Amino acid sequence: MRVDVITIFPDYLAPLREALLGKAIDKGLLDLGVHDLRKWTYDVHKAVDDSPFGGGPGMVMKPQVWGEALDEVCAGATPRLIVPTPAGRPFTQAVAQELAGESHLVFACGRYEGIDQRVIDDAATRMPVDELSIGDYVLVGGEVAVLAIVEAVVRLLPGVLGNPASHEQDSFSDGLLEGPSYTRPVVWRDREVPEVLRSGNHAAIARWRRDRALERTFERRPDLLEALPDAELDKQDRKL
Ligand code: 6GU
Repeated sequence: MRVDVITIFPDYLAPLREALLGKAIDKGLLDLGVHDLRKWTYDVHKAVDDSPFGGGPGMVMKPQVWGEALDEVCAGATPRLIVPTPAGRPFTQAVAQELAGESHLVFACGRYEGIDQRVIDDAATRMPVDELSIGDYVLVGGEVAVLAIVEAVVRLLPGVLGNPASHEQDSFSDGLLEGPSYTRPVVWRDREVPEVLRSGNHAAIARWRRDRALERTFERRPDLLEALPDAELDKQDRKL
């Protein structure tokens, strides 16, 4: 997968070359380009923003600079353009799975009060565009959201995780939060690992894990249980 990120703070994206993502780059599974938006400025001050029409606080990122940047980064390709913004559609595991099926993603990081809307509307005539939010809180810019989105997407690419089964058991992939996990020692500070997990009874272990997942989801994210299709609940689940 090819990923391009356009930002006024390229150093902010340095973590994309660390750990799991760095390994994906080394293995040739991820081809990453980070671009400084100021490369496409045309005045001595390298201005990327201007005051908003209609007034109000903050600054808006200039369309000319973004237009040139996207023309160059997207030249000869039809990538999917992702614009991180608190005003976007929610980024979820389902969206991560969808993006993992793409061959080329371009991220446009806004700062200030965002990017002139015409940049997004113009790009949308040539390529698929998603404005995405990573949660109901406000960040200073899109860079941290890009770190989160790229990490969530790239770990789903075949060959990136050591054990391909590990994301099939993720929280959310069955619509529930994952329950607790334990390792040795069996007793630590007077706390014992649940006996069933040491029983070797795989059916009982699966049932116990399912019950803990349901319990935790009920406590912490009742909205996820409400959204779960009825077919996702088995006969045993319904008794809880
Ligand atoms: Cl994607 N960007 C910004 N600036 N703030 C956010 C966000 C994105 N998602 C939640 N808050």
